[in-house]
Amino acid sequence: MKIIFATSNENKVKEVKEILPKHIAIVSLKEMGYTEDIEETGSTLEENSLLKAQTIFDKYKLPVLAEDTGLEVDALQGAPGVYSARYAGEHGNSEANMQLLLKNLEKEDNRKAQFRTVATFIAENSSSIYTGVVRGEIIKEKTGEKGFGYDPIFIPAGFDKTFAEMSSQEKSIVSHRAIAMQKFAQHFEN
Ligand code: ITT
Repeated sequence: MKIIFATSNENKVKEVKEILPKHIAIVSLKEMGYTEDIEETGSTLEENSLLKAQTIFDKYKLPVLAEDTGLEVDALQGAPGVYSARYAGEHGNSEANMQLLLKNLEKEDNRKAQFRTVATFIAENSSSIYTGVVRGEIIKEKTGEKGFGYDPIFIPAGFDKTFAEMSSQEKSIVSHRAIAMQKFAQHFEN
């Protein structure tokens, strides 16, 4: 069975293809030839995740998986959260987003934070939602070259390296995205 993964972020596509078992065939929006931007007008990760999945389901009437992810910092009352992609203004400018976050935490001792992924699956007769959370901390300087987004400044709890220092296989075992997608896969197999 073919499932469309409703994201325009190719890093997410790569990770999800690595996380899900091979027999769950994921097709990206790019592979579907879909190039429009889906405006994220929701005020929560749940709303945006549903919005992306519903938009693509309405268009293709095929099973769709979508996800919205946010970095939630304790000392900033959960910010940047749902605004993670455009924290510094321009959507998807990871460098500017990280610099602003580091600046806002400059004098902060409490560096605790979490990544949260909310995934939505919609098929003809069903709709379901899966959440994955990874706690950790924001370090003071970018470290590591791998991954994407805020990966160079986030160390997951129980590790001594950032997501950007992990191989894609390592990140795909412990990440927020992996937790949400494994829950989805389990539900899907049943
Ligand atoms: P889609 O909406 O098309 O799926 P997006 O990149 O806009 O792609 P989000 O709305 O979920 O994705 O935005 C979340 C932002 O948080 C994203 O721009 C990344 O910079 C960051 N992010 C998401 N997942 C991440 C991860 O695993 N590691 C580090 N940063 C991540």
